[in-house]
Amino acid sequence: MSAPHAVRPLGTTTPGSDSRLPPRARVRSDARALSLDGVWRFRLTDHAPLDEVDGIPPFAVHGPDGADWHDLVVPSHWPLHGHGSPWYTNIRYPFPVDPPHVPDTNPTGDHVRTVDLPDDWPATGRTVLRLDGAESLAHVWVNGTEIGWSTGSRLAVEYDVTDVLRPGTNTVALRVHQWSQGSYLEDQDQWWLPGVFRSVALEHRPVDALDDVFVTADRDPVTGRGRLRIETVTTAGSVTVRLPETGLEARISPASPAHLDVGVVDAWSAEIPRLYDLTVATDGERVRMRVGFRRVEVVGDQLLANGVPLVFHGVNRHETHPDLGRVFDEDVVRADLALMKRHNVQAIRTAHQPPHPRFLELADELGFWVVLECDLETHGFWEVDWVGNPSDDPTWRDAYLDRVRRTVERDKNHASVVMWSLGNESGTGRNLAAMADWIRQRDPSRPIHYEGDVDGAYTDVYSRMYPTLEEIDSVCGTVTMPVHETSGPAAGARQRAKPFLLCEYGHAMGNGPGMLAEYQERIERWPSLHGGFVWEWRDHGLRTRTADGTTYFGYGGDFGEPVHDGVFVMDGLVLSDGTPTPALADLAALWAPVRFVRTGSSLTVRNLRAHADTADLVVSWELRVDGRAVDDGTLDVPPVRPGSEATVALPSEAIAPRRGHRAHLTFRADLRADTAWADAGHAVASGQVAADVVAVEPVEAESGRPGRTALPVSAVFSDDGTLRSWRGVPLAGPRPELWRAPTENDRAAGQGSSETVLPELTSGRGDESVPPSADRWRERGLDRLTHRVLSLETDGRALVQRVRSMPAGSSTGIESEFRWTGDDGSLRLRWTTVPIGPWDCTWPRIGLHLELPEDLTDDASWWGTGPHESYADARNGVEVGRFTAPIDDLGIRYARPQETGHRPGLHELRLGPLVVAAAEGHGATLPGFQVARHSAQQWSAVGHAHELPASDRLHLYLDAAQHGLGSRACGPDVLPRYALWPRQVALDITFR
Ligand code: IPT
Repeated sequence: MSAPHAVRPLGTTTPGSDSRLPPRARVRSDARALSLDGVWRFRLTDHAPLDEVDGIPPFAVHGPDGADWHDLVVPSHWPLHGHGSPWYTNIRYPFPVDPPHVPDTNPTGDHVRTVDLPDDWPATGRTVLRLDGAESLAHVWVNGTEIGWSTGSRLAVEYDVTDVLRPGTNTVALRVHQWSQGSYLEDQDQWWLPGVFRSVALEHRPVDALDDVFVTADRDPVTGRGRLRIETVTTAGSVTVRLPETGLEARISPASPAHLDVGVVDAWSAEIPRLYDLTVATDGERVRMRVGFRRVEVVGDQLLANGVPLVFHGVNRHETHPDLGRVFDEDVVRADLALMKRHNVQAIRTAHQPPHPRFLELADELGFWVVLECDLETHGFWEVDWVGNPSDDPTWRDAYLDRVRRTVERDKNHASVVMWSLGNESGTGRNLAAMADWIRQRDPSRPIHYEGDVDGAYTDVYSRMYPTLEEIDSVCGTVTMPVHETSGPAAGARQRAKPFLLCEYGHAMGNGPGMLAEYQERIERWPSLHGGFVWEWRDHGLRTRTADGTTYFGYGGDFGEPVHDGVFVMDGLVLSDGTPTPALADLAALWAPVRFVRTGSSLTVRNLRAHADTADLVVSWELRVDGRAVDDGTLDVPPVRPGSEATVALPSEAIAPRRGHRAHLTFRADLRADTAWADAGHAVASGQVAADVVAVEPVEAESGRPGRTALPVSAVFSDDGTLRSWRGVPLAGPRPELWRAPTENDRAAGQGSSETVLPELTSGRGDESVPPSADRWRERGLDRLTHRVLSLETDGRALVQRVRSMPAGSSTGIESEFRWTGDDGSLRLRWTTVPIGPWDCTWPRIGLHLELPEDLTDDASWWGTGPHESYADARNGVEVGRFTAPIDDLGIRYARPQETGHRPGLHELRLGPLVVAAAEGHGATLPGFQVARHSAQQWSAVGHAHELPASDRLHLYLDAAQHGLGSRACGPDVLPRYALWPRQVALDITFR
C-alpha cells in the first residue's frame, strides 16, 4: 500500500490519496465479501476539524468519544436523518467560488463502527475496503491507521486494508466532509446531500483473483455472429471463459485481450434485452456476468445499434427518493423502470452522474439504452463568466481523468450502456478533451457524448439541450447557418456531419411541457436526429413536515437554505412520490411502438420499433357512440416486421354508421403475455379516429338558441340577472374569468433559453428580455376582474344580461352577453364575449367560473376527453369517452399549486344532481372543464398545497379556450398556434 499521507485532503485539486486502488469493473464474484451496511455511530460537526486534518482523529482510534454521538444507518445522507439539512441550488455554488478551497464551516460527519471479521475469513490473499459512494470527501481509518481519502461522490473507491485488519474486532472510521474540492466538480442541479449514501463493504481478494474483467460482446449485424473480446487483470496464468448457451468454453491467457468467436447469437436491444450468462474464472475467483451482444457505431451522421438507427425515446434520470435521497432502493427503482417501460420510455441518460451499480443490471435485464454520464458538472462557473473553470485548468486534469476512469471501469461490461457522457454543463476545455482521449483508447466500442463540446472537437455526436424547433431544422435541414452562436462554419459542418441528439428537452416542470408532439415530429422527420431525453424523470421533493405535523414534499427554501433555487428542482414526469403526471401519458402516446392509420374500411398497423416485430401484441378495436362503448373485437394482424406496416380490413360492425351524435373508433395494441414490466393486456399503443354516425337529431337541438317557452321556474336569478340556483342547487356565477393559476412555464423567463442561440433561431424561444407570461398577465390585472352589469332585458323567451369585466386601473376588459332560455327540463345559456380595449398580451384562459356547494358531490362523470387533463399543445395522451373520477383526483398535485385539470371537448358533465351539457356550432366551441376545491386565485397565492385555506365550495370552470403550456421554465415558450390571443368566443351550455 502506498502512503496515503503524500497529499492532504481539502484545499487541493488532487482527487484522492495515492493509496486508492485502480478502479475496476463491478461484477458478481464468488469471492468472500462482508457488508458494513447497517447501524454506525455518527457525529456531526459544523466544520472540518482543522487541528485533526494532519493527525489521526481520536474517534478513529478509540471509537465514539464523549457526547454528540448517535446511531445512523449506512447508507444514508445525514441531513435526512435529522442531522443538518438538505440544500438545493441549481447553477450557483452554495459556497464562494474560490477553487479549490471551501469554507471552514463545512458540515463534517464522523462515522465509526466495529466489524468482526469472521473466523473463517481467508488468511491468504488480500482484503479491500470498498466505498460505493460518499458525498463529498471521505477519509478512512481502520484500527486507527489512516487508509486514505477520496473525492468523487458518486464513484466507487477501494483501498487495500489487508495489513491493518486483524482477526476478531476491527474499527472502521470514516470522516466525510460535505464540501471539498470535489464539490466544484459536482454542481449538478440537485440537492446537496452529504453522507455515505452507498454501501461500504470488505471484499476478499483471493490469491490469483480475477481483479478486473472487461468483456466487449460484439455482434455483426449482417451475419449475426457474436464475438467476445475479453481482457482480464489477474496474477493467474490462465482464465476460463464459459458461455453455456453457445457451448463456448475456452481457456485464455491474461497476457493480452482474447477474441472469441461464439457463432450466431441473438442481439441485445432495449426492445429485446436478450442476455447470455457468462462466467469468467481463474483458479482463485469466478465471476458471473450477463452479456448482451450488440454493436453500437457511428457511421456518418447515423448512430446505429445492430445496424439500424438508434433513436432515443429517453428520459434524464437522477437518483432521487423523497425519504432516502440518493440512497438506492431496489424495489423502488425496479418499479420506476417498469413504469418507464409501460410508458414507452426506452432510453435513460444517467443525469448527471453514474447511478447505483445495480441500476445497470436492471437496465440490461429490462431493456434500456443508457447514456452513462460521469460525475462532473462545474455549472457554477457560468455565474463568474467561466473564469477559473476547472475544465480548462491543467491543475484539475488528474481530477477529471480520475472521474472518467472510475466511471468507465466500473460500468464497462453492461450491454445497456451505449454511450459515455463526459458530464454536464462544465463549459469546455482541455481536461474534457483528455477524458475523451482516455475513453477512446480504453473503450473504442462506445461513442462519446458531451453537450458542452459545441465545436465538436472531441465528441462523437452533436448534442443540444432545449433547442427551438427552428434550431433543430437548421441543424438537420438544408439551411446553412452556424449550428451554434459561438461556432464558426467549420465547426458547423463538423457537427452537421455527426448524429444529432437532444440530451435534454421537454422540461417537465409543473404542468407541461407542451409541444412534445412537435419535437417528436422532428425526430421522425430528420434522419440525423436520434431522439433525445426529456428533462426529467422525477421531482426531487423531500418529504418533510410543517410545524403542525402536515407532511409535504419540500423544495429549495423549505429547509432554511440561505441561497437556493426554489421549485426548480421539481421538474419530473412523475411527482416526488412517483405519481405519474399527464406529461408521461402524453409521451407514452408519442412514443407508442405501433401507430394506427385508418383508411376507409381498412386499418394500417405501422411497427415503429427498430428491432422487434409485433408478434407480442394483440390489436383490437372498440366503437364508442356518444362516448359509450357499443362494440369491439380483435383484429387478425400478422406479425409486422420492425419498421414496416400491415394493412387489414376492418369488420363491418366496426365501420357501419351508428345512430348517435358522435362516434369514435379506438384501436389498441396490447401485450399478449406478461413481461418483466407489465402484465398481459397492457396497452402499448392506442389511437382514436372519428367514425360515421347517423345523427339522431340536429346538433342545434342542444344549443342555447332561443327556446320556445319561458325560463324554467327551477332557475332562480338575482335582480341583476345573475343565476343564483338551479333546481335547488345554490350556485354563484357564471362569471367571466381570464385567470389561471400560473404554471411553472407561465412564471418563468426561459432559464436556459437565455443563452440565445442565434437571433435567427429565437422565435418561440424563452427570452429573458420578454417578461414571463404570468408577470404580464398580473400587470394587466387578469387575476382580478371586476364585473358590472350593463343591462338586463327580458323578451318573454330569454333573459339577456350584458356584463363588462375589467380590472382596476385598466381600460381593457371583456364584454359578455348571457342569453338565458329554457324549458321545463333544462336551462340554456349562450354566452358570447368580446375583448374591449387595446389588449397587448395573451390570456391564460377565457371562460366562465361557477361556484357550487362544497358538498354537492365527491365525484365527476363526464363525456369528453380524458382520462387525463390536456391542453392545446399537450393532448396526445387523451381520448374521447365517458369517464368518472373523484374530484380530488381531477387535478395533479404539482409541487407548487398551479393550473391543472383542464379537460377540453366537454359534451356533458355530471356533478351529483347537476348536469352541464355543451354543444358546438354557430360560433360556439365545446368547453374545457375544470372542477376543483379552490379557485385559480387561491392556487396562485400559495407555494405549497398545504398552505391553501380549507375549501368551502367547488369551483367549476368552463373554458372556451386556454393558453398552451409551452416549456418556458427551461426552453421554448408556447408556440404561436397554441397561444391564446384576445378574441371573441361563445359557449352553448345547458343545465339539466
Ligand atoms: C440544464 C441542466 O443540464 C439540467 O441539469 C437542469 O438544470 C436543467 O437545465 C433544468 O432543469 S442547464 C440549463 C441552463 C439549460
